[in-house]
Amino acid sequence: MTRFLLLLALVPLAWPPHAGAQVAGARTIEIQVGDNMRFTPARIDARPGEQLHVVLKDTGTMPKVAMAHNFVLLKKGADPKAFAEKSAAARDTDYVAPAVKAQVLAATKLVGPGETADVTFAAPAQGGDYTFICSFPGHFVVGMRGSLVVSARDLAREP
Ligand SMILES: [Cu+2]
Repeated sequence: MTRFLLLLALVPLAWPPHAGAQVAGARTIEIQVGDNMRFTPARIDARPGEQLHVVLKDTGTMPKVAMAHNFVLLKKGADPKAFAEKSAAARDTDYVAPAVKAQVLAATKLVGPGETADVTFAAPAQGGDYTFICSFPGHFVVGMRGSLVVSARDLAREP
């Protein structure tokens, strides 16, 4: 009986899983961002429909108000430059403008130095290159972007 009560007491500690924890069934990809305004790595390879858990980790030191980052994955056909331009003024909605929000496949919240944010999503079913950007003002323009490369050909490499 004592052992049973002890188990019950431990359950709330383990559930729910905290943010940033491994999400069941999803592959975790950690992307570092920082004062250099780059995604490291800037390329993610995935299979169509694969569950991905992107963890964005800010290793920078500049104040968040001047240097914050997010991960915004766009639909195929979306214009990343136009998206970034329209979102640059959307401070109240974490620099994702409501007018272009429909172009987003997945996005994290903004991170500042030492912070981590994550998002879990399914890779698109259609193969191809999907652009992800940081929509904090000025970052896309200086090259803060990357690609999610979706290809079924990766299956051939699996045992
Ligand atoms: Cu950024």
